[in-house]
Amino acid sequence: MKNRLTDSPAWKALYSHFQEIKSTSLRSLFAGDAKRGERFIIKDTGIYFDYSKHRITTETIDLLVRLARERGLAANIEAMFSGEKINITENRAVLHTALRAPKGSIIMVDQKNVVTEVHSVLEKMTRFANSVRRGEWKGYTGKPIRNIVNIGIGGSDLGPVMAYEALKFYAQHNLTFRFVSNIDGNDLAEAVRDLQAEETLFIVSSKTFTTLETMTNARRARTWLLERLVSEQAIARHFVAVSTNEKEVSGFGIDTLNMFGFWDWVGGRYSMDSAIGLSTMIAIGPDNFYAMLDGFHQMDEHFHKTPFERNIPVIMGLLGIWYIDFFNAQTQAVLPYDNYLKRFPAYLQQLTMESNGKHITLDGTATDYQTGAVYWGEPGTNGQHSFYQLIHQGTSLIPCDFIGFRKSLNPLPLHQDYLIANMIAQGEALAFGKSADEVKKEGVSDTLAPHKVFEGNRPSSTFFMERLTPEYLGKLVAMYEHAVFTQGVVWGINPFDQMGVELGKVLAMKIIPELQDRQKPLNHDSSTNDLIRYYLG
Ligand code: G6Q
Repeated sequence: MKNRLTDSPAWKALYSHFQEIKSTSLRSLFAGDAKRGERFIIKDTGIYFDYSKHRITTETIDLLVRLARERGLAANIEAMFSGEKINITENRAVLHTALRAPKGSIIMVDQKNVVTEVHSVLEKMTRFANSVRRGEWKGYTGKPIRNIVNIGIGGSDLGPVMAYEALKFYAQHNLTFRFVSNIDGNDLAEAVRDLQAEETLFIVSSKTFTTLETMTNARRARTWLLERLVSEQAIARHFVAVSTNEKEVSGFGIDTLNMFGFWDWVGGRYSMDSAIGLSTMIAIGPDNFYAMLDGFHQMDEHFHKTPFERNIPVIMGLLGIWYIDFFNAQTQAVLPYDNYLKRFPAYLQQLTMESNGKHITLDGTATDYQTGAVYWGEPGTNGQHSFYQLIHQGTSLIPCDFIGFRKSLNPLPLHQDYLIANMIAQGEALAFGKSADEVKKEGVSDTLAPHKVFEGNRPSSTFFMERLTPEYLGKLVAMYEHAVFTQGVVWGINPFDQMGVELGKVLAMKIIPELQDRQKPLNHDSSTNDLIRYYLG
């Protein structure tokens, strides 16, 4: 049994250190060290990671790194990369890193080299993606496919949507992409409203191929298609599947030749670079998809091999712990200054919160410390005109991740300078604020002055890269994946299961027949019974 986190020497040392520095301001930290802006920077894999605007000293980092060592992070990283079954509650290996391992690498799971299988699926995806992109994959009536509709939810949706939006610049523009996830019929209805069935391909993406939402949407999509193309034979030309469940796929009527597989060692929220990324590959093309995988892999190598003090995901993960467990921060804002990354915060919500939103440790006991933060965010500068007020002057401490690129993919005159000036200014304003004296010097009245003061001392990281490419998207995603893992290891929880999503699903399955047959006796609590009665009308 692992020692309790809060009993570990590094934790106790961090606690005393926190008492010493909790009131120290970023103004004084910067004033006392002219080179602070250079000292707390990591440049690796093409990412410029500035973490100098955090409420830390070199001692903080030393202690956090010591904590990671005491908690066995190095051994855990080895265990993950080598395919040990570290997802102990589900007895599975956790090998999303194998999805981007270069051809020829060897990673053995149950006596099989999984990298060989990964590349054979990638090759099958490549052939298929090329045939759709070139117009060679014909629909049932002989017309080429123009519309691709991915049907999936959670991990089988958020990655594909985010990647499509993030890499839209690279997409083949004569193809239309839609993503249907919600069981709410409005989602599917709107997605297909203006599409011609003859030119539409549905990708049913579901690891299990039993998920209520996805299977309900897929069956409805099949009905929609059959109402228009009539023949059952059309299904094979208009439906393909991404799944681990061959039996269910063929039961649905999809030819398993048109099924793209993956494996139980790929968690849903870690699967956008598996066959779940088929829509991404069709959109951006195989070369760009491989470039994205290479970006993932570069970050894997960085995480695997770099000493913790210079390791971007390790430092990110540890800084998160510093704020959540010591400063009592509850949330983390992710603020991309690139509009293409508009779905990135939503994607990260699943990655981070489904992974580390847990209070039971690997040995089955409850934590006596906080774990996963609430992740949220919107692209800049939009967020500045909305919720940044609370980050600057509200009562909660909200660490921010600013993400920006030196070059725009659409370099309109002025826009990029204005965008990036704003990103840099936000980090500066949050850190250093504006004192009462400064406000008064501007001639502001005593009555108004308190409202115009920015206390500052609000922490942020800045991630700067050259340009939003498929490769950088891969690096960014892998960076957060590994930061999440770092935190999970320190907290002693399993970031790879999601048992907290089960109960609601089970209860819904009991309520469904009650909504369909009003004679059924209701034996829930009085609130639930009345909600059902209200719905039944
Ligand atoms: C992610 C979760 C979850 C899953 C969906 C879809 O880590 O496991 O979000 O991806 O429930 O599951 P299927 O792919 O099996 O339909």
